[in-house]
Amino acid sequence: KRVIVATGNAGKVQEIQEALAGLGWQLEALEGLPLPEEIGTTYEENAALKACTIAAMTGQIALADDSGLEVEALGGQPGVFSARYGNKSSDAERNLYLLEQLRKEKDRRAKFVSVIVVAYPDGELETYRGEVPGQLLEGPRGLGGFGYDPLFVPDGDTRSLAEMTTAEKQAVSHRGRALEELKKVHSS
Ligand code: ITT
Repeated sequence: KRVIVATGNAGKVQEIQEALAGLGWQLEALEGLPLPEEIGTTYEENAALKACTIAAMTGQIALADDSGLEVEALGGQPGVFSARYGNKSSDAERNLYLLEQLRKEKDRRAKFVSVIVVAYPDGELETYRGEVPGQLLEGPRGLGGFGYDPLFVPDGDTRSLAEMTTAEKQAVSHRGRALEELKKVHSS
């Protein structure tokens, strides 16, 4: 089936395409369609908002991801506001801003959360969630991935997510886990 990947984030597109390659879905790009403003207060609400808007606009199935980084020492922030954190315009500036907020902070625990919603033109929704716990570094490491990946070491590993290949990141990441759940449902 044809499915529009309703995200403007190239890193997400790559991970979603790689993870779902075996499903036989024809994944299509957004092609300039505008995503709605993310006015929800949860990942579930925002992912549904993005997927439903695109499904309604196009009459096609749409898949969206809403995700974020929850930092223990910041009471779970930036969470759903991760993309806009500190009003910074690039990943590198946002990472430096986060490090600044955590200067001298001993507790480096954080987790990534991803919620994937598949929306059908008739209004039906499927929701999948994945999480990965880890620790934040004192400085960025690695050139792969996107967003906060250079700062995040998943529990059980010594490398940051930016020091991994897409396949390695996928095997441990929040988005990889959510997409695994989706694959379980759709490959039978
Ligand atoms: P779309 O809404 O167009 O999908 P976005 O980047 O605005 O793209 P979100 O609103 O879901 O997406 O924001 C999530 C932010 O959380 C994202 O911009 C990153 O800063 C961060 N993030 C999410 N998943 C990540 C990952 O796998 N690695 C690093 N950072 C991630």
